[in-house]
Amino acid sequence: MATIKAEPFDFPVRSSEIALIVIDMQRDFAEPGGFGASLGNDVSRITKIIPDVKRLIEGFRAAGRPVIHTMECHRPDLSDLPPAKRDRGTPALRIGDEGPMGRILIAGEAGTAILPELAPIEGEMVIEKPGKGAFYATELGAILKEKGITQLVFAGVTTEVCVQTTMREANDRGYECLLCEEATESYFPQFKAAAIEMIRAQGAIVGWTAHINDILEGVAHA
Ligand code: TIU
Repeated sequence: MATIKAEPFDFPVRSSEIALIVIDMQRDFAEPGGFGASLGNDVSRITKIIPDVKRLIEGFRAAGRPVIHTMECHRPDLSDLPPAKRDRGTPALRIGDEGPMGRILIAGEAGTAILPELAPIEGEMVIEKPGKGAFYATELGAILKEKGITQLVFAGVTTEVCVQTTMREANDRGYECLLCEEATESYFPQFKAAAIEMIRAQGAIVGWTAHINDILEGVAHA
């Protein structure tokens, strides 16, 4: 069986059961005027990982393995937005408010779209999710089951919020999860580092972590 060099130990690849899931690489988290910026964050950290996320996506496409994209977003009528989420804190703009790229985190708005460099291609799944985790209130679990996917490689943002939440959801559902260190980012470098450490601690309690070149090599040769 092929393996990917990973921490805390090598990740065993089942070549017909592995997929890439790219979490929330949306303009709203990466560009000024979006949701991430409205929360007071420096969004320039996010754009730096675009080339590595792109390389990872292209590696999975070349290997003929599925690429799944997620988007954190809500319906225009806000019916899937709990008041507890909308009303939290004192952001410059709340979810649903009109911003420079359209309504913040609303499906179909320009700012909610996936970054153009990382846009899904024909046939790739896009999961619109109202929560931080991609399994909550979505078809993701059913789609993965139908496709026979049991192993998920994770990329995207932010490491300790939507990526980690989705990894934990997946881990509890029996998926083997591997996080690509170069293809994920946080607004807080210390949170990214801590999330990576806690995911792989205790014998991969949540999952594995690995470097991009090792993942690409493992997937290409699986
Ligand atoms: N704020 C923050 O770090 N993240 C989010 O709100 N959503 C995602 O991580 N996608």
